[in-house]
Amino acid sequence: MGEKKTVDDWASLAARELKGASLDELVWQTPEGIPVKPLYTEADLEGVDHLGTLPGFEPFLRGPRATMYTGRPWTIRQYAGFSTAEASNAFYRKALAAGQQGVSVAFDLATHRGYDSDHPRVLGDVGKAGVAIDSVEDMKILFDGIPLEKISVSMTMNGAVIPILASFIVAGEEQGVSRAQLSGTIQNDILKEFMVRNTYIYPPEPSMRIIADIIEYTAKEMPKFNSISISGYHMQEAGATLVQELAFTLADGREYVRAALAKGLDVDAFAGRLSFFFAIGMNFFMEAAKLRAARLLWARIMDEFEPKKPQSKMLRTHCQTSGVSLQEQDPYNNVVRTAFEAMSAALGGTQSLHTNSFDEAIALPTEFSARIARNTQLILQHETGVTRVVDPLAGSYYVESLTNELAEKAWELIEEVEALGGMTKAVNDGLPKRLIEEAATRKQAAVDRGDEVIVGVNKYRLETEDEIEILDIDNKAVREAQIARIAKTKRQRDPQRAEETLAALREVARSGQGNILEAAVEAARARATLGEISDALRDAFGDHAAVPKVVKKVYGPAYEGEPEYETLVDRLREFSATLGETPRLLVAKLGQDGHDRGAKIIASAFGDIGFDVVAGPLFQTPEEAAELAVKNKVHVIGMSSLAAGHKTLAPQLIEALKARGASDIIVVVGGVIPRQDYEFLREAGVAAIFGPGSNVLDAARSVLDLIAGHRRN
Ligand code: SCD
Repeated sequence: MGEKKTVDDWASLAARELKGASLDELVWQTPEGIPVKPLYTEADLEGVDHLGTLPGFEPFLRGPRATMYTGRPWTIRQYAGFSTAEASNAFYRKALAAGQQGVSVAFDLATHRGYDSDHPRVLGDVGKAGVAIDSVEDMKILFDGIPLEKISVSMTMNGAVIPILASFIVAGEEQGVSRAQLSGTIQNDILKEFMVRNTYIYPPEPSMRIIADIIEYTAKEMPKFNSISISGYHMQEAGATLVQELAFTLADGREYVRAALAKGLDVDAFAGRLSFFFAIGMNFFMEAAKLRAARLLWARIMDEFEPKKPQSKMLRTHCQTSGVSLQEQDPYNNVVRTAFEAMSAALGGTQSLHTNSFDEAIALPTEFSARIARNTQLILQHETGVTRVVDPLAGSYYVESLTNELAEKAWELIEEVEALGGMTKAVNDGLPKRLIEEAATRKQAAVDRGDEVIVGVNKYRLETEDEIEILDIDNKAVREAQIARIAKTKRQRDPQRAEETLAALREVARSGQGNILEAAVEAARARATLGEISDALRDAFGDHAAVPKVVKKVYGPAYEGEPEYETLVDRLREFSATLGETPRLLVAKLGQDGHDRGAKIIASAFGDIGFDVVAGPLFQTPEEAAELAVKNKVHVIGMSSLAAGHKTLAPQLIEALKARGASDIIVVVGGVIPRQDYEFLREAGVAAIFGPGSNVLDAARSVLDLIAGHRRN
């Protein structure tokens, strides 16, 4: 064995191996600002005071349960939903028979935003990115044959959380399962909607009341139900660093605890049923460390509320492998990415997990891709041995040190939010959103420049791509079926009872007296629809409209001095001189699709390059976008579509331009557009399509070419 070597011995050996290059060059500066060194040793654990704790005990860093997966593995809970309640129900039943252990419902965007399927604003959205639910009747079909006293159900719902939870309660009741027996989770996390996900309906203040009312109701009536899923997932999807994801999520959690306490609830009556949700991206060890740090920090935050029960300080979480890490190019690589991410979630100690299907960068999963995704978890649980030992990464110099650094950095940010007066205020001021958008734009520049390698996208790209089979939903048929069922439900109900219960709900909302969910359960039972219940609350609370803001000077500076970038900037400047004005681009978001990371990055980067950019508001109809384009005399509309509405909405936009005599405005479409749809869109008049993995500089060059070509014709 020889004499014991020191770190200095290692450094001189390393220097020799590096043949003169500096060891510092091996340090990886992560987007979190954490320098990851090539070697970690015992010395890195000096001063780390979380070491030596045990799972099942405070601060739960090593896991909320003493036995963790050795006693019970995490729940395989695949997030799914599409088309009608019938189609989704059939999908769930098959998945449960094939090894899935819990249900997780994805609703369509019309439902998210509180519109019935017959509403004119949701033409492109019904049944597309999730299942369409309009009333208890749909909810009953959704869970037909699924025993709700046994299977736990998670529902990703935030905006229209009241009618959805109310309908679920009534559907359970009518299946013979009392509300006290229902187990599951409702997402119910509105703060992150204002920050990144955008499926809000009402302004922040009444939205916070809704959350507090739900926590109150479930604490009293539904002891097995998790009242909220405080989510960082969507922050990472929107481009947040892991420190931002961690900090803002926990700060959100603290805000919800305060809102519930303000209702007069005892902390131990509800804290044990708060749950969390994180993304797991490709930074393998850091993601596992993030979950450990999250549990540590949550116990610290909860300490200040002085709970008596240990469960009240216990962070339990669901995780989902990263959607943005999936690529359209060479899509089977996504199976590999997802498997690593799933392993990292397991090593971090998640309670429940969704693994993405490899085709999710392009469309909804098919039965085939969903099977591979589910089997990824089954193989992890049954074949790899990861469930045999609790917190197997504990004691790793690197992971423990990372856990500590993430916790420290996140805590600083949490304190910054506190200094602003808490998360609701910080969200109102726009700090988290701005920081996340800056991080997203920085990341895009790193990918465009090739500093961050994505296999099959900016390196090792295939010459030709095979087409894969994808699932397409005929949303016209879904919409018609839904409209028929709404009509039938309304025909068969007692109209007076429906009216009365809606009026009572409106009054509870307006007066601030009583529990909103309790009143909504009565309305749902009387077969008031999701749209009607949402409208009753809209009457009392109004709608929230966000003002689009775009970050500046992040993309450009990341590129400054690069010939490729400078050439484009010069070309644009020269072209503007000939044109007599700066080329103007409207970035448009149509329908109920609130995924705006891509749109924001485009607006920001194009602005830095020198385009005159108009950032359109969310949720426009094609007519409204055409109107805005004409008013601003834009040359190009860049329509961003991530929720599969493009085949309905792009042709409507082009028609709306025509109707305004503005056919000379060029329409390009970007986002999640399957190649199978390119021809359809081109025939409809779309001039260019920028699918996932598009390089922003390339896109800017193409748009400039299009405008120049247009001028010549
Ligand atoms: C667990 N149990 C054990 C044990 N481990 N008992 C003995 N020994 C052990 N080792 C017990 C638990 O205490 C619990 O019982 C029961 O087993 C279930 O375990 P759990 O750990 O609570 O697991 P689960 O029921 O699955 O709940 C997990 C969460 C829950 C707490 C995290 O909130 C959840 O399921 N969340 C899922 C959220 C989700 O699906 N979100 C999708 C979001 P008791 O309950 O009796 O204690 C999708 C999304 O937003 C996508 C993006 C987008 O749309 O924009």
